[in-house]
Amino acid sequence: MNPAAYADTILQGQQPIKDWESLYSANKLFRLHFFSPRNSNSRYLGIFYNLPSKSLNDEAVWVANRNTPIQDASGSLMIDTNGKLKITYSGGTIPSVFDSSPIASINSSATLQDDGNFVLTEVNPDGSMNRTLWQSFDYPTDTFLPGMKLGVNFRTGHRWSLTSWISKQVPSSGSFTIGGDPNGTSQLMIWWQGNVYWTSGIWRNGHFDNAPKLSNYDNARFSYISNENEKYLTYSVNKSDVGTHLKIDTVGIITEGQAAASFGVCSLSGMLDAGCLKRAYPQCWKDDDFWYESKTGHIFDDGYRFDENYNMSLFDCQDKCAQNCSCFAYASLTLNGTGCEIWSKDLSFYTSGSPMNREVYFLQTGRARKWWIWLIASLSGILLLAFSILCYFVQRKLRVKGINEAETRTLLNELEDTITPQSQYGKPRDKQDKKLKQVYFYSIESIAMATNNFAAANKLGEGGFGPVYKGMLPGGQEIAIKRLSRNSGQGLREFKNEILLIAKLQHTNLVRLLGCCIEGQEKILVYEYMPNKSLDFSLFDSSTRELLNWTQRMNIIDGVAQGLLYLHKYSRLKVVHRDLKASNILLDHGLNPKISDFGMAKIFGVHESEANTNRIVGTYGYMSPEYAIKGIVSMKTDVFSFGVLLLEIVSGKKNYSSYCLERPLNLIGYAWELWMEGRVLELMDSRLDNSSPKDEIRRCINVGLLCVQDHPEDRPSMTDVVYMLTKDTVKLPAPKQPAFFIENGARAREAKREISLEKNCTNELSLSVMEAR
Ligand code: ACK
Repeated sequence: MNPAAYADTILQGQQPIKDWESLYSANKLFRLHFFSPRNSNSRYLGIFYNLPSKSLNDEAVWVANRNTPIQDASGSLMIDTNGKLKITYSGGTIPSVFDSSPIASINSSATLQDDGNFVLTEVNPDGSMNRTLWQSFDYPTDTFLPGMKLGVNFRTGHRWSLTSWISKQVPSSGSFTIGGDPNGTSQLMIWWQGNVYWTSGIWRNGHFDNAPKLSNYDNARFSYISNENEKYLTYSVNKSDVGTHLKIDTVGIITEGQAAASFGVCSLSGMLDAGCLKRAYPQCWKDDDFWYESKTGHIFDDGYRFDENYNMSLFDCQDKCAQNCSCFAYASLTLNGTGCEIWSKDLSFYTSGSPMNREVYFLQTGRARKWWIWLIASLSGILLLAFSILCYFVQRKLRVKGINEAETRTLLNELEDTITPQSQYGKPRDKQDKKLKQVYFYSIESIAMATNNFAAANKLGEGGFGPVYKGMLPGGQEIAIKRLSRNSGQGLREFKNEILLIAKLQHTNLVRLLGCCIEGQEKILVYEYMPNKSLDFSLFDSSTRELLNWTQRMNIIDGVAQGLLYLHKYSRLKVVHRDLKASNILLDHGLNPKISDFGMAKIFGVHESEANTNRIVGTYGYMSPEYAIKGIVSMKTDVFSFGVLLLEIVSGKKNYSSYCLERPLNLIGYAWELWMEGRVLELMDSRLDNSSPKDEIRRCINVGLLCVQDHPEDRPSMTDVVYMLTKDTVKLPAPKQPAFFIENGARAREAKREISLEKNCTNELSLSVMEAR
């Protein structure tokens, strides 16, 4: 065994005490040695009890380098040539409390005494002891041993105080300190993060006002020394009571050895112990009693982690949680109890055994005590949920059978504010109604009469969600009637959308909805009749195509642009049509365009410019890539469709008619190729008169290509489009490569896969509805 193993003194010039060596007090009541707390490799120099009672021996009663641990076993304790105590290690000298020791004028030695005090003394040349240079009792850590002082030395300004460990396993200075009142009154104070947290009250008749019984040990004699030089509390015990000590723990409570706390117990809220200062908490707690209960388990969800993690104790963490009205749980970030993580949302907490287990503290409030209220609320919730699920399934069942009476009633209620009852002769009941409401309610009899009982001869065609008939009201007004297919569960949403939306919109380039009919299983929309059918018909049907000359086409382009501009900007609502295409542009007597079919339209909030939808509806070939692939809808979705329409109007070709998906180019790609080769006018419809204004046509193609740019931000707004189309003096920006240029590229494959297209090259895919994602 090393000769230093049983020494109590270290001499100047003697071999240092190494990491694995110890100093023992004369009667071996205390031991000084390097140690590592549990779960840590850091090395500290500490003083421990060395008693038969093992449990007492485990905790350091004093630490020399609490804030500057050594990370390996190279540390040693020595007295240097100046007679100063020093901790050295492989990298140099560790800063510690010893730094405060003065230089010895002669020689010095340090002794660990049987009271646990480590004392550095001057040694005379004859070996006798001179004055005390430094002692650990003047620099306590968190433990108050008999003979130590707590208070102030007015002469030197030195304060004797205890500061808690940051956690049970980390000796660094924590957030609680206990010491004498610096203002000189005869009382002790506990500070938390520098703020007064508890006061002992004045010392009177052998005890403090707020701590009437200072000690659990009858033979601990406390005395409060007060004179002009110093004021301090100290105590002594009988020799047989060795092991008695007071300590400030990591949550600011004063404990006596292993015994229960005697003072400084300040709860979060509710009744406070004498001397506790009420802490300020946010208004949300009002007068509620609240506390935290710990549970052991592990959590998968990440909470909010504080930056100052390293220096935060669990108590500091609790405070962070209590200061945050939405925090309902907190925990230390590390296994050694430092750092802070708080949670404000429900977390997945598992109590099963796991190496990741830790203590999590959950908020409990006085409100929670009223368990029966919670029970009733929970039961009601469960019943409501069960009822809703039942309703959902019943509704689904009914929907499968077709649109039913209940649905009709609900729909009528929903539309009550929008539609006005109509008399049998198609006139509004009174003038007031007409002013207020634009959409009228027709009886099924009047509709049947108008369409000759839905005669096949009156059928105009098949729309997205049912047949369209021509009809005539008794007054002679021509109407178009859209009849929702009976077994179309799909169309109901669009039906409702169209009524609610179009009732609020009015523009010369939007088709006018005159009214509707909702009776039994019938859901019908009534529009003004457009004698020149859809643009699709005029533009692509070979027998009628020549009808549209360039002036008419330009008029259509302008009209559609104006209609869209109104939807995007000037209407009371901000609307994205989402299904703009040639078959949804109807032409009136004068071949003026009217945008129709608002079933898929989406209303945007005033400050909303983009939305994400999982219901991708529209027509492939007109859909912008970000919408088709990611479901991102914005005004630019319509701009893209407008661009396609523009190129179709100029060329008289469908985007996907002659350029099928299996071939490398569609109309956009073809236009781009011509643009790149400087042959853009070759895109012009060959049926058009050769005298058509080339500049205007070139300008339209340019705008069209700008509208079909891959990235929405590269596309112009409808305001820009209208400006570019009407101001022929404005120099237009050159387009970049547009979207869907190379149809067999990865992008196209992605779109094709997502939209699951039918591989029909000649027929337009009219309506693709995706509920997925
Ligand atoms: O090209 P079209 O004749 O014009 O064929 C379609 C068909 O119904 C299915 O949508 C026609 N259509 C729709 N609404 C009207 C309307 N308000 N006036 C005239 N025809 C219409 C459309």
